[in-house]
Amino acid sequence: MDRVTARSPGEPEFHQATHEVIESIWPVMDRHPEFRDANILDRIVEPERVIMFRVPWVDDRGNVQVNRGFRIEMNSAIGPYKGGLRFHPSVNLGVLKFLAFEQVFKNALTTLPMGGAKGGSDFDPKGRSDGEVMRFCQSFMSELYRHLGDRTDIPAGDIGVGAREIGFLFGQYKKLANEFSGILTGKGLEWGGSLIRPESTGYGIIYFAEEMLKTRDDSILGKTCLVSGSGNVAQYAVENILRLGGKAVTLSDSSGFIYDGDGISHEKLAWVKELKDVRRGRIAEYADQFSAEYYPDQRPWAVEGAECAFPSATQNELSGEDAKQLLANGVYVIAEGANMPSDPEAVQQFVDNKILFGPGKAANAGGVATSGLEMAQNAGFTNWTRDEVDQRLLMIMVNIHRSCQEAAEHYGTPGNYVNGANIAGFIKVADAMLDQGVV
Ligand code: NDP
Ligand code: 2IT
Repeated sequence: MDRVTARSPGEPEFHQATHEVIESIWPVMDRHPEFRDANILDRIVEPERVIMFRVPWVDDRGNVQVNRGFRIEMNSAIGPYKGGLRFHPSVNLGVLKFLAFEQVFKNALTTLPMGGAKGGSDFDPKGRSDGEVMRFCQSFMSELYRHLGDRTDIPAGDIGVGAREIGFLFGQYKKLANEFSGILTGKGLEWGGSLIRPESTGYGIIYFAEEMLKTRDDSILGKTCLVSGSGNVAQYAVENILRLGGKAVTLSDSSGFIYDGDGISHEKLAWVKELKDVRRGRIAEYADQFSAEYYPDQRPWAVEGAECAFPSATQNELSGEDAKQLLANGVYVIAEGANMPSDPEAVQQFVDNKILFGPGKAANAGGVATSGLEMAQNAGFTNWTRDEVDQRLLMIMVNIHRSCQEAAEHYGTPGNYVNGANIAGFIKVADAMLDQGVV
């Protein structure tokens, strides 16, 4: 850790993510001297390649704007670089390195052949017209395209990058490369996308929670759930909670959260999708529309009467204090939809209290797994049905749950999904790196 912090100063999120993994895998290093001999640890925390570039574009008033673009190609030991793009003003090198690092282990857990990467920009799409977003995406891709390829690096969406942005990015790639190939996932259904990819991350975290509950002969049926965020992941988490007979009572955005004691129904959820994906409004409007409660500048973790929580907005949105509150209120199932939403103190409390805690790199892996299924369909020039993709997603989540469980047990911490996910992901990548020599 000293070497990581000295070599990458000022990247707190990256230090946080690496620290957690290094702690979990220490017993693995003790049992595998060959990993030490090959210095796998120092190699795995160093990105294989970092691309940083200027993204100039012209706004609607004719002013020239400049943003910064990034792609972190972290590790390609088990497959081509794979991971999303994030457009948000908080994006910087350290944030994307943490996300790329997590992605390496997450992708390994899916069992599909995908290495780890992440990219994005400090561009803020909020308040920007479709034309501005298009021009920004075109400028971003004008540099990124030379680094992509369906066997090289395949980005997808993340915060601020959804169907609209993927469309603009794909169009520009196709124009520059003069080639129609699957260099992005999350594509539109008419041009190479997969059914269920939009739903997959949200659906997957609820499937993962259901697997954790099964270990205690329990299920989501009849449970009350707190969900944060109101974007792609949160929306489809709510949809799957409904499908499995649970009740979601909260949603949030960066301005505050809503509480709906009657539960968020399919009809209300359809309204939220329109609000967020089409009108791009604030979640506060939900409270007016459906006579629900709105709490500005707060997160939903103090709400009473719930058994489950699904943080699905952003990193470090759930603190040690929030964790105390959740535990005191009787929440005993948590699956992370976002990447690293619980801070280290919160994670520690969940683990110490032996609740069912599914860390992001396991619980939210359904999104990238279904990206892998989209790549498989593209490679085979075929399309699978909705049910077929959903069934495969379910099986992948069941398998991820099982490998986390087995790794945690094998290394003496049964029920600890944090250790399980880190260890199972790490061993697969470390073995591949060992086989391939010092490259
Ligand atoms: P979206 O852009 O669709 O939605 C993001 C949501 O989180 C919005 O409600 C947004 O509110 C809120 N949010 C974003 N940043 C902040 C912040 N700094 N503080 C408070 N709220 C914030 O993104 P996704 O739903 O795709 O992503 C959500 C999380 O899930 C991220 O951590 C992402 O990395 C993770 N994830 C996404 C996957 C995917 O396939 N999309 C796969 C696996 C993980 P507002 O509108 O106000 O900004
Ligand atoms: O964090 C993630 O796993 C994603 N944003 C999805 C990545 C992908 O390539 O589908």
